[in-house]
Amino acid sequence: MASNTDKESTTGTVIAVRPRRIIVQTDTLVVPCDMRRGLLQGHRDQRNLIAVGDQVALTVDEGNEAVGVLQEVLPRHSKISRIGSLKPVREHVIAANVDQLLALQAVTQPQFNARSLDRFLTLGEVGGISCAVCLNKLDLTDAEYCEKLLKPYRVIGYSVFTTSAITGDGVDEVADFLRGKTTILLGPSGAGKSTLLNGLMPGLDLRTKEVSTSSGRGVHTTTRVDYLPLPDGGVVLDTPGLRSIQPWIEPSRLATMFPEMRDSLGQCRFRDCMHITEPGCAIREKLETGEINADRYESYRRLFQGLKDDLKDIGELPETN
Ligand SMILES: Nc1nc2c(ncn2[C@@H]2O[C@H](COP(=O)(O)OP(=O)(O)OP(=O)(O)O)[C@@H](O)[C@H]2O)c(=O)[nH]1
Ligand SMILES: [Mg+2]
Ligand SMILES: [Zn+2]
Repeated sequence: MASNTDKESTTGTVIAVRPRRIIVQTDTLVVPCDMRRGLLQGHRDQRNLIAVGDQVALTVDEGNEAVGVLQEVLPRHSKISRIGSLKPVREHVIAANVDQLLALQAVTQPQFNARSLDRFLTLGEVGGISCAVCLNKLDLTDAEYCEKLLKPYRVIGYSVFTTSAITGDGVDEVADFLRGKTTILLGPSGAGKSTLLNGLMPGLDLRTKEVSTSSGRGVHTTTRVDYLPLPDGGVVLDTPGLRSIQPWIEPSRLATMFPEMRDSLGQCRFRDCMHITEPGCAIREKLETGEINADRYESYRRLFQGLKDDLKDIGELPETN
């Protein structure tokens, strides 16, 4: 029998975050939810307390149309965060409870950008999840050129995929990678994230749009994180091509997010070496010998400087959960 309030307590997964409502999938229902009063208190350092992928406790009122009240956000096993693009510096959790990250770049249209790829990879590294690289639009170039772009990533242990979302080349390998896991798909606007997912899921029909011919850039077709269950098990989160990608991490810890630098950490002359100008730096020695790729190091240097600039007024990142 229904309780005197006719409200059921249950748990579910956040599948969409709308301006006024959080959409939660329970075992049996998709429920638009309001937040319990006071839920957001004490979380001013976060731009958003709740992200797609969060597990939540809720109460559901099953009237004609079910509506819910979100009571609690359950502990996360992972999160993908960046520094929000607006001041003051606040954490923007892009997604929660993801198992792996696939960083997609087009080989051209828009032009492959190693800086951008490395930024996306650091988001996954900071989140403590495994990362892989996908180079798309293979049909617009030759395989040799793709391999040249991907080699530095292969060498440091990332899984790499090459695809054409248009011809379907390489898409089966990506499907194998995604099966049974929750994966966040990240990459610049126009790289082909939504097109690739449409190819993987017949009938999905995500909106996609041509890259602007004047700027050579994507036009920001996907505008929020889409939670997409895969036909053979697993979930993919399609994301908008984010412009500002600063990982939520102290600059002093950034080098630990570059797999090829980890072995050298602790071997520099100065214990607090940031690997920028210090003498006796083990990482810059490896850069000299070519053991560390110069392009990847350049990404490190720019990310480091960007984080320093972001934190110059506040010293360090506020603590979040
Ligand atoms: N030639 C070619 N074009 C592709 C390929 N994949 C995607 N495109 C085209 O690239 C354009 C952008 O694709 P989208 O899937 O909208 O890109 P997106 O990464 O989802 O972009 P946002 O949603 O803006 O972040 C579309 O016109 C696609 O048809 C590919 O493998 N080859
Ligand atoms: Mg898209
Ligand atoms: Zn150093």
